[in-house]
Amino acid sequence: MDNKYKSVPVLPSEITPKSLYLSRRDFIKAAGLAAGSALLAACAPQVTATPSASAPQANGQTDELGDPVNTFEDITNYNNYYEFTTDKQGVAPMSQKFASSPWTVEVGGLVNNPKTYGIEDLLKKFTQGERIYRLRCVEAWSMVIPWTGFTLASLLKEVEPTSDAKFVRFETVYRPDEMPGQKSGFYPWPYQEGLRLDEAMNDLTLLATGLYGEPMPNPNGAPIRLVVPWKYGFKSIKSIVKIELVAEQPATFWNDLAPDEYGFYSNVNPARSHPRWSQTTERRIGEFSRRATLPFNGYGEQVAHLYDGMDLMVEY
Ligand SMILES: Nc1nc2c(c(=O)[nH]1)N[C@H]1C(S)=C(S)[C@@H](COP(=O)(O)O)O[C@H]1N2
Ligand SMILES: [Mo]
Repeated sequence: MDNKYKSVPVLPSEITPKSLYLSRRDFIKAAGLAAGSALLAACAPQVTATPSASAPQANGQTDELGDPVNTFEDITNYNNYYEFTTDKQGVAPMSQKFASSPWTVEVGGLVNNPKTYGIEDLLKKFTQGERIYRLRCVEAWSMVIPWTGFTLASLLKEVEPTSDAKFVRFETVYRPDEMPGQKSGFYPWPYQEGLRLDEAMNDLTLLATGLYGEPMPNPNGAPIRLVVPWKYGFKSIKSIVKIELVAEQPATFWNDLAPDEYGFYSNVNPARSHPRWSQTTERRIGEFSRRATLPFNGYGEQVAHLYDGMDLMVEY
């Protein structure tokens, strides 16, 4: 077991009460102990949705609103990852053999220092920390997930966007032989996403390389994916191979498919319903009753200012 994935300091910029911080350290220790058996389980012939003794435990961790993190089993067995299948429970078994190593991420476009990073370079070079974020899917379910990773800003600072760079474009790996969903001609593969540069530089925006103190599981976008917690889940693109700084707003996968349903910004907004799903409430996976959806998924204090002067009913 490679221990460099296990020692994950809390990101320095994170504001966390000391008691929570300490319980996180205990949690990371516990996750480290569980890691050996989890690795063995990953080699077993079948993935099962049954909680097992070897699954990493949450140890009472909560987000900053006091909501408990979802179980490792829920987070890794209920997924949207259309490259494999549109069946949320099917992603885990279908992605089991996906090869997330070796892996490189090409960072280029309008930057002074374009560079192709091996995943090991990224893990070594950028301080790995833990962030507990809510993920709100546009299908009106949500989860609380303890991610590990680093801020996208730390990577962008190193490649130095030029003054012409206004947006960041992300692209998922294209491997139809390993990802059967990509054989469907209906979808505009490869999956792509985009952020405005100031959104990309916001301290909340992560490149996540793991969760629950484990390297990123395949169903969640191994080995590296974006996490933008104030936007609908589909903005958080998985298994990234390319990051490009560009001058114009880039095309995105879901906007290409159905522009009336999925805007470029896609900030979580209970006041604006999706044509097929109201966005006023959501079901937290693992709970029975619905809860109110919060503007910007509860992260308004950190990000609402990015949209000053914009009409978010129009620029959805
Ligand atoms: N490449 C890629 N990224 C993707 C998706 C996908 O189908 N392909 N699904 C998105 C959607 S709709 C959601 S809700 C989140 C789900 O992330 P999770 O499975 O880790 O919870 O991933 C997003 N990232
Ligand atoms: Mo989603």
